[in-house]
This record gives sequence, structure tokens and C-alpha cells, in this order.
Amino acid sequence: MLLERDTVAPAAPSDADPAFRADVLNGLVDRRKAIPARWFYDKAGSELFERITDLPEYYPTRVETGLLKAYGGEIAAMVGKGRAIVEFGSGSSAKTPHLLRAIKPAAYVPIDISGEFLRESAAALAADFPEIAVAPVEGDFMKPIQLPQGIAAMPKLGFFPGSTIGNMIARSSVDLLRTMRESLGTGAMLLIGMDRVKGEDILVPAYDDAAGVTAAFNLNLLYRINRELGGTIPVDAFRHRAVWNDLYARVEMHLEATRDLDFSVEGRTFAMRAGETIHTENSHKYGPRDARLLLRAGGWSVRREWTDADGMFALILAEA
Ligand code: AVJ
Repeated sequence: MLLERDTVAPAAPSDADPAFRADVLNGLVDRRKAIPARWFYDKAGSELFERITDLPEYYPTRVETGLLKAYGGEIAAMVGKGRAIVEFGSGSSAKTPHLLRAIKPAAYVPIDISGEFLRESAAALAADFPEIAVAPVEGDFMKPIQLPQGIAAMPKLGFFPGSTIGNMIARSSVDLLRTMRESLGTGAMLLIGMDRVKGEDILVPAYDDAAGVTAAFNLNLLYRINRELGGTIPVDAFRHRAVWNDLYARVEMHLEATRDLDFSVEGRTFAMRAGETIHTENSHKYGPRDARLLLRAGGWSVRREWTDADGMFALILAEA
């Protein structure tokens, strides 16, 4: 007797985010598999990222927060009064209070793709700063942003901390800087954080911590694919890898298959050999002149730069 057998997983009813679905399926079909880093940030991923920022090995958040605290007064003096602050990829908005206290803007617009996370942090900030109009915008900051009505007339200060720009290859970061310039309008300024090139002995542990939080952050992407796209990825057959790519001046994160395996996502099947990886993140690092050149290419003139004593991280103020 011929046994009936399910050969293909039934396609999940596609109430999934179509952009997520497209990025995952296109990324897995490629010979060199890669999924854009922006998909790390579902609720669990955003929470894991917050834990990363507290890790002893992950210096960027601590150093940048220190710079904001130390130089908030100088930044405020150069930025002037009456601006609205627009933060790109605000996440938990953890660094924002330091900037709001120094600059005392009329309005604050956090933009983030993780809607739930965005609303929670915006509400907390609004309670702490009752004199500032807080107007969150849920969306992808890579696309031109329609800013809320009330703040359209105010001059803007874009705030793009955390070296988030480092997730983009050069061409995309130039595109983004130009899009930001357009979204922010005439007379805009931009305060951007950029992580510096430094030794592998510091860079690699920052992305491969002893407690395994970064590994959990990376692997969470596979759980998200399984959950939201009806995937059958054997997550325990993957391991987290962080490597310094010197030619491209970036730390890369990968998910490496520890054995030959196959799985399906939305009814399509994929096979991977042991050692093959899914490339999940680039985190580019910049020398002082690299950073300034990138900003100029994106249409911004650098006004000033602040760094810590060890030159780990830079905060750069530019104007349109
Ligand atoms: C949020 C993009 C700045 O690249 O350092 C941290 C993300 N990935 N650990 C970074 C991240 C792994 C982070 N950014």
C-alpha cells in the first residue's frame, strides 16, 4: 500500500509582512545567502539588542552616551534653539534623554520599524519631558519620511546615533544620507554617531560576547522566519559567527550551518552544506576621514566632531 505523505509544507497564509517575505526568500535563493539586518528587530530582537548595549564587550553605546553627556552643552550651542529633533531608528530611545536635556527642542519625532517598541518608549519619554511634543512615526527610515503636520515648519536636527549607518554598504549609506537631507528640509542639521576602525581584539568580542547575547540576537532571526513565514529551519543546527572583514572595514555576522541540512520557508525548500552561512549583518567601521567623506558624499557639510580619549567612537555634527 502506498502511504500518503506530505511532501511539501502547505504554504502559510501570507499575512506576513510582504517586504520581510521578499527579503528572506530572495536572500535564501542566492548562492551566497544573506538577509538584511533590519529584520533582527521584532519585539524579541529589539529586547535582545537592548541587552547587547549593556554587555561589557559592547562599547559603542557606553562611549556614545558618554560623549552626549560630556558635550551636550557644546552640541546645543551649535544647534541653536527652536529645532525639532527627528531620530532615525530610535529603538528604546535610551540615549535621547541626554540630548533632549541639553537641547530642549520644541518637538521630538522618533522613527522606528518596531511599532510596539516605538510606542512604549515614546510614551515613557513624553511622560519624562512634558514640555516637549513627542510624535512617534512607525516606518522604515530608509524611505522618505512624511513628518507630522505640526512640526513641518520647524527647522530640524536629525539624530542618527549608534553607528546604525554602519549596517549599510557605502552606496546605500550615501542614498540614506541624501534621503534624510530631503526629509529634514532646508536648514537641517544632522548629529550622527559612527564607530571607528580599531583592533580585531576589541571588534570581534563586541559582536561575539561571552554571555552569548549577540548569538541569541542573531539566531532570533531564524525563529522569526519560522514563526512569521511558516519556516522549518532547524535553529539548533546553526551557530553564530562574527568575523572582521578588513577589505571592507566591517564586522560581519553570519549564521553557520553546523551540518548539511534542508528546510522550507513558505513552501519553498532550501538546502545548505555544513559550514555554509547566511550573512545577516555588516557593521562598517570608519576612520576619521572615511566618516567625513561619507557625509560629504551624502550631501552634508561637517561642522564638528567629538570623540572619546581612546578614539573608539565619533559623534559628528553636520549641516545640509
Ligand atoms: C544597531 C547596527 C549599531 O552594528 O553595532 C550589535 C547592531 N549587531 N551587535 C551594530 C548590533 C550586533 C548594531 N547597530
